[in-house]
Amino acid sequence: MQGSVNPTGQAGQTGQPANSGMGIPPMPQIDFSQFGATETVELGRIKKISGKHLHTSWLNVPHVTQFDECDITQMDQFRVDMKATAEKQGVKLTPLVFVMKAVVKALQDFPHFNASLSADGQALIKKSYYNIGIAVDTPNGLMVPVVKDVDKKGIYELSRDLMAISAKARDGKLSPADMSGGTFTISSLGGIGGTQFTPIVNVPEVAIMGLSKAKMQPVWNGTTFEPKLIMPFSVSYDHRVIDGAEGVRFTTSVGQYLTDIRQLLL
Ligand code: CAO
Repeated sequence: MQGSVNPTGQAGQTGQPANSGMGIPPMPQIDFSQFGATETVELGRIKKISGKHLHTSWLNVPHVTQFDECDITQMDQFRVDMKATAEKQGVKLTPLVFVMKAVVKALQDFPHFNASLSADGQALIKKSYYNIGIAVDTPNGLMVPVVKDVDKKGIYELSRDLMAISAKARDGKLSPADMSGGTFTISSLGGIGGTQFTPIVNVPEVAIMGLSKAKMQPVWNGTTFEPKLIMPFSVSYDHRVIDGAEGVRFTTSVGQYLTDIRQLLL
């Protein structure tokens, strides 16, 4: 951010001019009870903490959200084929673990997405480890535990990790270590519904993926329509670090890996 403009938009003591004189206008204080009965409920601890974090990101990061979709017909058939075997090992296979692997492969192709800006915003700190934060919906609010070293783990191990951390999150038993060291976050609403959404970057990371619900759709193959399982997804990113062309190259790459998961072996 240039200059030393304070939140009221006035010049700081450096004598530099105010940007636009706008700043952040305060929220109006309204007595809603004048319109009908109300109840005031204190926000929970987690909501207060995550709210502050989200607000920090919203105010500091110039967000762009790239929408995309991919054909996961073959991937999902493989998942269904492996489901019974996985269950025997105590693992529930969902699309999310395959997405985690595809994302890590794309992060290796596009290292700027697996980075953080230095505190002064002048340098990019690229990371050679791949720790994926997973947004988990808990009774107390949103929590983001981190699955470590996703590049080094197989699908079953990732499923086990995912089940363990989401259970820990829902039981309110996550430690600070469980929630730190993430390099990229995935927020999956695919088990619930929706077509697309714009996730907020989990700072100090520079990009986040939002997964929506896959649906069977007719896709034209040049001769006829074929039924394909199409999954919509989005990636929000920090535009100071990532350009639009790179943004769509990244989502295209994730989509290609998910459409043909054999490429994840290469
Ligand atoms: N498309 C279609 N179906 C999907 C899907 C997708 N993209 N993703 C998951 N599903 C299916 C799963 O296969 C599963 O189906 P079955 O029970 O028939 O096998 C079902 O949806 C439920 O999946 P799940 O939600 O239990 O498991 P998951 O691995 O997909 O997700 C977790 C785990 C922890 C991410 C999830 O439970 C959760 O908390 N999601 C909400 C995250 C959230 O709140 N994000 C918003 C943050 S911003 O406020």
